[in-house]
Amino acid sequence: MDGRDWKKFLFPYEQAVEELKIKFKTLRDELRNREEYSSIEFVTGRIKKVSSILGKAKRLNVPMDQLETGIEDIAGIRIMCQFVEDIQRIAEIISARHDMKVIYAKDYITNKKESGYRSYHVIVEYPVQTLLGMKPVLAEIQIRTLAMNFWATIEHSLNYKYKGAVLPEEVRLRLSRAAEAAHILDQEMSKIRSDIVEAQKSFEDDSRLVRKI
Ligand code: 0O2
Repeated sequence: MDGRDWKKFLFPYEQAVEELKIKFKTLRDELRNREEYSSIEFVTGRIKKVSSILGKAKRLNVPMDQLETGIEDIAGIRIMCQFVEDIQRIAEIISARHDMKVIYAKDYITNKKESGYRSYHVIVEYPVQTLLGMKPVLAEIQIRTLAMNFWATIEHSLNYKYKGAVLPEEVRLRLSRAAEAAHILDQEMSKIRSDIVEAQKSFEDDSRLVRKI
């Protein structure tokens, strides 16, 4: 490992993750209070491991003095939603906020990754207040459904267990099929929800009609 003081380097990222976790958990509660349903199911956050930062810097050819701009997911937030439609809503809420600035988004839902991975990533610049003044840091916010998260969590841990080696083709194919099964599950859940909403609407219309008569 190089002579960098990693603790000092990572401190503003840790601060950003802690603050962003609180902000999105507060947003979840606010949505629950105001709308009785929250598009956010739960929120997690993590700091990228030093070994992963170094591995990614090497893979992307990022010089060691440009890690702050070259690696965008040192601070990572994950927002889990029940339905695919909730993801766009949360992305719009993030865009409208004044405490973070959206740099760009990666839509791995419309364009799934080769592995089968689906998720919506928003790269934001978030200002942390430090003793030395304001420091803007980049953070990656991953927005996904529970089904997408289920698949990604297990796939990540299987890859990790394989110690970075490429998984055999047959296993990758089965994982990709499992990702499609998760996608079909998401579509069916959305359909069930919209059918229920429709049924409720027509029930309300009918009872209004009965009251009028
Ligand atoms: P960790 O442990 O969270 O640090 P590239 O990989 O070159 O396409 P890039 O920029 O690395 O591009 O990808 P991006 O969009 O920033 O996504 C990085 C993160 O997204 C990953 O972090 C994962 O959290 C998630 N991710 C992306 N692809 C996959 C995938 O195929 N499977 C799973 N399970 N997660 C994925 P790290 O660095 O992997 O991990």
